Formats: sequence, structure tokens, C-alpha cells
Amino acid sequence: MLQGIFRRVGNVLRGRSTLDEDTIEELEAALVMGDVSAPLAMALVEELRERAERTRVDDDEGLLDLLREIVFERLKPFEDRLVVAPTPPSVWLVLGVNGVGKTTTIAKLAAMLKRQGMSVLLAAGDTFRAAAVEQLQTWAGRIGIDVVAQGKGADPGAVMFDALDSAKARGIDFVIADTAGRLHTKVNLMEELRKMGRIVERANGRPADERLLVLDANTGQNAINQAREFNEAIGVTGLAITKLDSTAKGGALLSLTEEMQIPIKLVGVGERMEDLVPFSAREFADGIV
Ligand SMILES: Nc1nc2c(ncn2[C@@H]2O[C@H](COP(=O)(O)OP(=O)(O)OP(=O)(O)O)[C@@H](O)[C@H]2O)c(=O)[nH]1
Ligand SMILES: [Mg+2]
Repeated sequence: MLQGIFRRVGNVLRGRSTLDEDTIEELEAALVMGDVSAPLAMALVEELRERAERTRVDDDEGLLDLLREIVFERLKPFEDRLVVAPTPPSVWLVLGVNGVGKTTTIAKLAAMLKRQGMSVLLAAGDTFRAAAVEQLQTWAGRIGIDVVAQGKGADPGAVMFDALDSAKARGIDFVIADTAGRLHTKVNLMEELRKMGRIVERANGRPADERLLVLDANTGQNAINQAREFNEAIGVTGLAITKLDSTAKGGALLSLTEEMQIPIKLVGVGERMEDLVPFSAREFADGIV
């Protein structure tokens, strides 16, 4: 994953032993091409220059290793695991704009939990898009779990309420709720999301244990706007970054975590059920550089 940035940064450094002005500029440009914000690219390269001087690194491999280490150190504080509540059911709300991979990520998560011997119930909270419920049901059928759904156009809050009711009656460990892909700028849809959150809080005695924001790794700096809006609406507890397999970018994650201080919990690396892994700062840093 992320070979694109790796190749560009690697190409800049190849054969160079010191960071002269030209190399510094080219390196910053390579990082910006990979969606690292310009101020952060400058900060990273400056840190690289200082450390290279201090530790007397004077070959290209050494410089690459240093840069990897710098990226790793910045991301490590944001590496985190999903919250499992002490009293079941744990409730995970999955959020994000259209097409980022919410439903697919839910299916992958459910399959992962099921493999671990947990019971999972899905809530079809996307009552907006025509085929959304069927899409979730198809995945659930393959995994062998149930979906709580109402008709298209139903109130997602009511679906949520039903799902929690049923989960409690059946002693289910995890409820994962799909939500409609929405523009983070649409006020009424954000209000609907807040309402879903309130229903969970009332029914379960605590807010949803995870409000997981799904972001497409290809999104670039706009991911920060998305995170900001969803965070204001419902308080995002973690990020799931999808499509890292199909991006040459992903550098936006660096600025996003620093600015928003939200942990990254999951990474999507493909379209198959098993293509979901816990976020690893080490692997990401090795991939980006
Ligand atoms: N390559 C790749 N594709 C992914 C990944 N995650 C999701 N996709 C694809 O992204 C597309 C959209 O996925 P969905 O899960 O339907 O996205 P969504 O956010 O639920 O979309 P809406 O419900 O329409 O808002 C599908 O074609 C998925 O197969 C990933 O990690 N890697
Ligand atoms: Mg969906």
C-alpha cells in the first residue's frame, strides 16, 4: 500500500547523501503530492534535516530510515483499538460521507467479530439509499448474522431502537449500525445522526461506544473538513481509513490526526471480507516512506 509516496520520496533521496536546498524542495513537493499538507511537509523535512545533522546520517538509506521514524513517531500516539463495553451490547455507529466504504467496513468488522466467537447484530440505519438495506442483508447472509431493518424511508432512530431492544433480549455482544452516506455539510442529515446518537444513549444508558468515522484514503485534505463536521455533530471516537490498497496518497492522515487528535482504529486494504486490519503506525510509516 501507498507505494506511490514511497516511490516519489525514495526517488528524490536516491543517491543523495545530504539535504541541500534542491533536495529539500523536491522532498517537500513529493510529500505534498502524497497529500501531506504543505506546512506539515515543511515541518517533516526540517525535522529530517536536523536529525540527519545531529546523528550524522549521510546516505540515502539512512535518510529514508530517519523519515520513516519521524512519521512513525507522529502517528504512534494515534494508534488505538476499538472500544468494547464492559456490559454488552457494545454499540458501534459507523459514519461517513457517500461511498467511503461504511457498509463494506461494517461487514468486515462483523465477520471479524464472528470469527472471534462474538455474536453480532447489524442495524440497517441507512434508510435513505434505495438498495442500502439489501446490500447490508446480502453481507449479513454471507457472514451468517441477522440484520434489523425497516422499510426504505423509515426513521433510522426507530431502527436503532429496535436493534438495541432485540440485542438485549437475545444477549447479543455487538450492535453495529450502518448510517446513510451524507454530505457533512447537510444540516438536517447531521441532525438525524445526532438523534440516532441520543436514542442509543437513552436505550443503552451511555453514548454509542464507538462513533467510527470512515474516511476514504484518496480524499486528501477534505478529509479534515469531514472529520470536523462529524466530530461536531456526534463526537467521533475513532477513524477507519479505507482504500489504502488503491491510493498513492494517504498523507492527509498525518495532518488530520495532528489537527483533530482522533485515533485511527482500522484500515481497509481491499474489497474482500478479510481486507480489514487494525491500524499500525509502524506499517503505515513504512508504507508512506
Ligand atoms: N479497494 C478498496 N475498496 C473498498 C474498500 N472499502 C470499500 N471499498 C469499495 O468502496 C465502494 C463503496 O463501498 P460501500 O461500503 O458501499 O460505501 P458506503 O460508504 O456504504 O456507501 P454509501 O452507502 O453509498 O454512502 C465499494 O465498491 C467497496 O467495495 C477498501 O478498503 N479498498
Ligand atoms: Mg452504505
